[in-house]
Amino acid sequence: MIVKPFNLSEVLRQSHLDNSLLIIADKVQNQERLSEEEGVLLFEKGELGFLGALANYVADRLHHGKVYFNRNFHIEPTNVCVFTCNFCSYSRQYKHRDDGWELGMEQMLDIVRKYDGQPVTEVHIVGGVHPKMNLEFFCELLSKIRAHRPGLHIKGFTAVELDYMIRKAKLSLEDGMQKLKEAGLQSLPGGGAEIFHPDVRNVICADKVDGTGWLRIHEIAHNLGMHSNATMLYGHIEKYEHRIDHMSRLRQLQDKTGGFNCFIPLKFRNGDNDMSHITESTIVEDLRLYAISRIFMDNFRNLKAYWPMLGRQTAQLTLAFGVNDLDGTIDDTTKIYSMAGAEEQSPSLSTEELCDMIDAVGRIPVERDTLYNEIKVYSEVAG
Ligand code: V47
Ligand code: SF4
Repeated sequence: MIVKPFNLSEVLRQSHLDNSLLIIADKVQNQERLSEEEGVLLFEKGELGFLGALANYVADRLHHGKVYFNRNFHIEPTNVCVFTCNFCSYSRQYKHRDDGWELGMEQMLDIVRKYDGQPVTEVHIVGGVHPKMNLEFFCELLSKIRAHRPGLHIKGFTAVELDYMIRKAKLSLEDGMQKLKEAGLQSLPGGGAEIFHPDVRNVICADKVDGTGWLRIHEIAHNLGMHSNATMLYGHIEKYEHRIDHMSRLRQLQDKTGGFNCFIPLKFRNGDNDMSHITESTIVEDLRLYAISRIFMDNFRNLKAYWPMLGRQTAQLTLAFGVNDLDGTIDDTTKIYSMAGAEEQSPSLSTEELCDMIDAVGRIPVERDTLYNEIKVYSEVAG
């Protein structure tokens, strides 16, 4: 069954909506861009059903009921980190490195070899910022992975890791990124973005690259022909205005380069970190945020719910709030969320389970590669 966009005007005529929301709904239907003020207004006044209807409308217009996943695995080189983000449950300072892990070259290549003969299409490499793992080391890792398995797409290193390793190598960001690209780096994950606005960033992660620096690294990557993802860490001390400011800056860069593949809201988890006193956002607030992201970020085709962090049930629910991608890690290869208290302590989903999750909400599961080329469309759901 193909999910058809419903007649939005008809539904809205029957509702008793605030006039400002009706104006926004009209703009969405006419594919007009929302202002930042209208974005904030959606957070302030948009109730769940209204936002879901609008977000679904946009997602169906773009994807006609298709929901994507990919087959990837993660390498987390280390959790030793020079930075001290207050929300991080995962990192260990260098002086306490004995409590953490530091993988050597061969250990990381062994992880790659473990997937020999398996139909994975992507390796995702993200970790802490280790003072001794430098640009040369990671270029060697990239070229060895590429030599071993040339068809595997290498998505690696947040802008935070890149900023540190390139500065330490005393190269310009352009030259450093070029070097990594030549070694085999093909795209960038979206981590490290957190909240760009300095009023929040200076409280939650003051010592790493700032918002402008994060955006600059992604712009350089896009100019070199690489694609990247963008995240936003939400549900802590930020206000609605900070969320919209963050999304707006991403929207502007996307207008300029078109290089972002997807937007991934990351829900703050409060387990065992310096912000544990903050209550986590409710599921309703999570769903509202996904829906508003879909409505506001009109030049991002893909909105991803990262199920290892959200839990598979909430991730499934997001499919009715504008989400069209469930990532799809198929093995227990990431620790970043389990250490922060996420439901999925040992994240693992088979392709069949992932397809069932998508199928159960009347959507069409589609396996994709990193750049959202379709690899396999699974049969349409019954009824
Ligand atoms: O930047 C850290 C987040 C990010 C917590 O591009 C936390 O496909 C919630 O980059 N609660 C790194 N979030 C992860 C990342 C990523 C993840 C999934 C998909 C992709 C992609 C990229 O993890 C960090 C930070 O925002 N994070 N601690 C926490 N307590
Ligand atoms: Fe380090 Fe990343 Fe954790 Fe910040 S979020 S402390 S940069 S591992």
